[in-house]
Amino acid sequence: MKITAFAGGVGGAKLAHGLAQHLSPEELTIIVNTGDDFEHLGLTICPDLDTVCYTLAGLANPETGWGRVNETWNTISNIEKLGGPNWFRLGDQDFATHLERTRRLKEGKKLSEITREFCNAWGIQHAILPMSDSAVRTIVDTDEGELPFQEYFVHRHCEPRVKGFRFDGVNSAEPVIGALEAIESSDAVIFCPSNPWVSIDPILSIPQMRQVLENKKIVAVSPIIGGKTVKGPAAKMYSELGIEPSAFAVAEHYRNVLTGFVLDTTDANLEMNVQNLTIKTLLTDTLMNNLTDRARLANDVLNFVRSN
Ligand code: FO1
Repeated sequence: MKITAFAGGVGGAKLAHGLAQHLSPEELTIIVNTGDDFEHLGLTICPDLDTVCYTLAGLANPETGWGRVNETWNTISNIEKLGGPNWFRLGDQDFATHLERTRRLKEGKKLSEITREFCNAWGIQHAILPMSDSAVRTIVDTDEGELPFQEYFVHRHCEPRVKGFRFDGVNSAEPVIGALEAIESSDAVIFCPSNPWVSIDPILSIPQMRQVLENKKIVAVSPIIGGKTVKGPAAKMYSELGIEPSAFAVAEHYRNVLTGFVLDTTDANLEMNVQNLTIKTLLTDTLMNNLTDRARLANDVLNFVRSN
């Protein structure tokens, strides 16, 4: 079975890792959000891309989900001592990724090409594609005005109230080479349990993406369990936008594209509401606390895809 997975941050990376335990490199393509990429300390940082790559390579920090395991912090500490910005915690090993990526970008290489080279170096066999080779930047509209995504998310700890989002550059962005082909030849597309507003929507907002998704089997896994997000601000964003945060709200968010929806057993009471949107449902344990959980959830989702 061929699958294309859309993924954003930590939750998305975990399910993508689970899927990679069941599907061969020929069967799985992972398309990753680049809306939260930014330029910082003169470097191009691609947090979601790195989170997915580090997770599949077994290099991710298990405590934070982002950054590297067994990390040291000498460079950022010394930047701090010099009075430089320290709010975005870049570890020493992680710095190497950003330095080398920035150097290759300056040489004229594409982000997708560099990502492929890094994946080879890290021993990742599955295709991990940035959603586009051109820059798309998520801008958060807040009660304090517009903020670039990482400024809102990390520097301001998601404190300003959210009013909306826009994805700068998306209208002229093209999907990366191979993305449309992967989707076309897939039996289904899986939206990993990533933030719908700022992880999956940027991918969906690329003009040619919508077209290729038409008439596809599309299954989303809810990142909201029992009205709360496992990690990250999705539930807070829903509340601030005047929507009660729930797995149902996620299904409704995607209702025009989804054929199937996976929600946690905790949310059994919402299953009928989702089915009333003419979306098929799977109720299962969606929390991923360890590697076994990732593989088990991926297996459940793949069985659901096969039988629907
Ligand atoms: N998230 C934080 O909350 N604080 C950080 O200092 C931070 C540093 C960081 C460094 C590299 C990286 O790849 C990710 C990092 N993240 C950090 C996570 C990241 O900014 C967000 O989780 C994603 O952009 C949202 O998906």
